[in-house]
Amino acid sequence: MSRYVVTGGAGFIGSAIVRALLRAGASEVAVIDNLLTGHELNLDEVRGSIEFHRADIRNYDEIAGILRGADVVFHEAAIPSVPRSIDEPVPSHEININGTFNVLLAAKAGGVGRVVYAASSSAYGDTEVLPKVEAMITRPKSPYALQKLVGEYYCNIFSGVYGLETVALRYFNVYGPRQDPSSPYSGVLSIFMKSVLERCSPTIFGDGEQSRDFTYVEDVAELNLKAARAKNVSGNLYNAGNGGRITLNQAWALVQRLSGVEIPAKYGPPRAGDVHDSQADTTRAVRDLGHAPKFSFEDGMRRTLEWYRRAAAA
Ligand code: UD2
Repeated sequence: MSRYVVTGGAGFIGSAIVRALLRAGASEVAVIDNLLTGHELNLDEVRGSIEFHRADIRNYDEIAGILRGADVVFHEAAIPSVPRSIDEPVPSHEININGTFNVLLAAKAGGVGRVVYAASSSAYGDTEVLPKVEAMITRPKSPYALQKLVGEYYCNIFSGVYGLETVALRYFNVYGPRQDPSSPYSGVLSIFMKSVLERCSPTIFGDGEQSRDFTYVEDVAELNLKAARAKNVSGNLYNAGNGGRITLNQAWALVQRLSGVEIPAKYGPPRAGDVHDSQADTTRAVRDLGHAPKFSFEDGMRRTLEWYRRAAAA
């Protein structure tokens, strides 16, 4: 019987991994979350099937015992957001770098089988060529991008130096049900969903021609499970994206079409630290991990909109 730990398991992506594990038959799933950006509500329907620990990855002693003996730790706990890391660099640094270091130390000390780490596509920065391939030189443009990149390097070092198995997945703009739209730092598609439900204009930073490889959360959760099982991948890094590229203007047009609500977006100045274009080359993840994203952007957005509508009506 395998024991799984999901740090940040009450978050949007972490809770999707928890549900995917349970669907795959896992019987022992523990969640670590300090509820800073996560919500217990995200675990409502699975609460009876998991262990929940309100604990903070900045505190080694709080988490070491929970990680001990786990077969796989999915490390999702983080303060996401490029602009938040610019406005509040200290907590973002402490959680994303020091917290990750603690998780790796505790995993090593506790004999954990493998750590699957939530890395970020922001590490690439602006590359001359698209799609972005893992072998490219990284050019982080924000504290957040650098912090997530440091975590990757630490995973690689713990694998090479201490023999702890690690796999890093560079997430490409994950979206879907349960993404919290309530903060100015929220993911843009969750903000678009909230805008149509409340019938108010979103603000697009820049001219809206920047593009992202938006990736549906269920596809990312499945890839995590595959990364947990794959053989001979320790120390490796993989793009976790779809391989497509959608501009913000296209995304806003789609949200309006799917919802039947027409509102012009407002436009504001471009955001500091913003990457202009992002698109994953998924060759390596497909080859080594069997990555097989199932959701087209339109399918994923349809499901996401349905979820936000139901949540608003509840
Ligand atoms: C970065 C990473 C992503 C993930 C995420 C976590 C890149 C390319 N992607 O996402 O993989 O790690 O950080 O937070 O670095 N925007 C608006 N209006 C809004 C909000 C955002 O126009 O109200 C724009 C924003 O300027 C950007 C795009 O939408 O051009 C996406 O922003 P985001 O905050 O959803 O995600 P991003 O790309 O910073």
